[in-house]
Amino acid sequence: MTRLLKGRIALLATSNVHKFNEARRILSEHGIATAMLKNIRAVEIQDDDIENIAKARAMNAFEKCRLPIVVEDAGLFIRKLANFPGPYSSYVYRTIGNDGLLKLMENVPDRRACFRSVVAFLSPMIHTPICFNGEVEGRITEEKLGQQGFGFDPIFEPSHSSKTYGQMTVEEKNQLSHRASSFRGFAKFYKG
Ligand code: ITT
Repeated sequence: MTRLLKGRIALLATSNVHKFNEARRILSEHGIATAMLKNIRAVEIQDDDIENIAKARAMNAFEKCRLPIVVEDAGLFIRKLANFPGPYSSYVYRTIGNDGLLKLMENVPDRRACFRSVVAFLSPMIHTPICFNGEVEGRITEEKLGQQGFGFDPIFEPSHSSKTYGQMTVEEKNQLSHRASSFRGFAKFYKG
């Protein structure tokens, strides 16, 4: 089974359909089909480092299905807020959301932030997860802009862009995003 999948089909354990869609398009550029494993609820540990979270989730998901598995963990790190929400991005989005973050950033001139993504891959052939990182610098806008995408997309404007992620199509976001970069790293490895 592992050999059959290798380089052709990636099994992505996620509950986030937007994340799946972005990843699917990137991997398809490399001739890799992607399947969404929605029901493998990998336990999310608490850790300051999203790479540790991604690794733990990959091990947990692998234990459940015993198949080559891909997970991705991402977070928004705001410099002036001591890198908050970072590994707590999911909780913060669900609770205070974009409006809450904009409130915290009111009258803060230094709006630098970055998005980070870690893809972790584990299969029966390897013993510890292999990770691929992606990072994009940018800024938190003063207001929500755009209705595309998900999560913090409307308040994050990547450097060298005049649009927020929320104003970009998936294709545009995939040209430069943190996720595109980590999944492209994974794709090269998976094909190789
Ligand atoms: P999983 O099932 O794959 O864990 P998730 O939505 O919980 O899906 P993450 O833990 O990777 O995904 O991301 C945490 C949160 O960070 C997520 O719920 C979004 O609110 C936000 N986020 C992650 N990637 C993002 C992106 O590309 N654009 C905007 N917000 C993003």
